[in-house]
Amino acid sequence: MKQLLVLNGPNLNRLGVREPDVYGNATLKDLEAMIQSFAERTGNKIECRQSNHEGVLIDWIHEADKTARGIVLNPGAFTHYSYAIRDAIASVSVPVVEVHISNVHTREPFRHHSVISPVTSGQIVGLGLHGYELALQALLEIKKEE
Ligand code: CA2
Repeated sequence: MKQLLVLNGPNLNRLGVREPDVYGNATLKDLEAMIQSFAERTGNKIECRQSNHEGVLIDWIHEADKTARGIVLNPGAFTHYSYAIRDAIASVSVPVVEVHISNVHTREPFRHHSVISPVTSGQIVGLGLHGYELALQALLEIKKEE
């Protein structure tokens, strides 16, 4: 069975280091441990990766088309302007669920718009780290329905 992939974009390696009022106290390591615990509970193989580089994220999305059954993607600030990541998602058939830890709609106006969401299966916003589990669960359901 193909694995699920969790991709975190720029600055998400800073989780738990700064801005705990916005993103909470948990670190990226804590998030990845939570995801591995979900993987064990549900009997799935899940790989987590993080990059601060747009091209690296694009390469991983392309690669996942062959190797993954679904992607959970938090594109970080690329959400709001990266047509290149949007085009990469549009070029693959693997389903992608977009996640944002914070409620982007209650924050600065530039965070209200996602150029990514039109090419994703869905978007989860503002539910903290729990949003990643919800997105993984959704991907498992999408596959069941197909
Ligand atoms: O809410 C989210 O998950 C975001 O995708 C996080 C991005 C932000 O640019 C998006 O608008 C919403 C930022 C990544 C995390 O940045 C941090 C900065 C300082 C400390 C911790 C994280």
